[in-house]
Amino acid sequence: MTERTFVMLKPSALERGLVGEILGRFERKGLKLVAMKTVLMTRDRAEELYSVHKGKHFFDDLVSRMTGQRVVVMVLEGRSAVSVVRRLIGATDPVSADPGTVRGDLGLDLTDNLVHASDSGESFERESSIFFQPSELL
Ligand code: FUP
Repeated sequence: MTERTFVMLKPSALERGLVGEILGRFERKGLKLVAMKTVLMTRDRAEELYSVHKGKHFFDDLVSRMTGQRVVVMVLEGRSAVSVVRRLIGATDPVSADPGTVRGDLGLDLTDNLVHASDSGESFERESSIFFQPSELL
């Protein structure tokens, strides 16, 4: 089923010049870019994006690491886009992420693990609305 997913390239992806490399993997897989922009992450947006983790031991560090940093946010579309992108990016911890995945090939840091991607259609709706107006996603 054709669906959409939300992806954020985290600060280290921009700092290390890996935006093209990561975006290229999504495009070569066949996913279509619906919208994309660079934004300065505010604390409010970071807290909202990671609200499901509020109260966990890593929440404050995670939010602080993203706040005030430039990130790339995008919406991708394609067949089973949510699960396809999750498989392309790999396991949360780059130490155990499989080779061939974004996190497995390109990173080591757990908190700034290069990329965030929605884990469900509901997450896509909530997360994309933090960064995009409905008119940007027509
Ligand atoms: P993922 O969906 O793969 O991005 O992973 P999670 O939703 O489980 O984690 C959200 C973010 O918290 C990830 F960016 C990594 C970070 N995190 C930590 O910093 N420490 C932890 O122990 C677990 C997750």
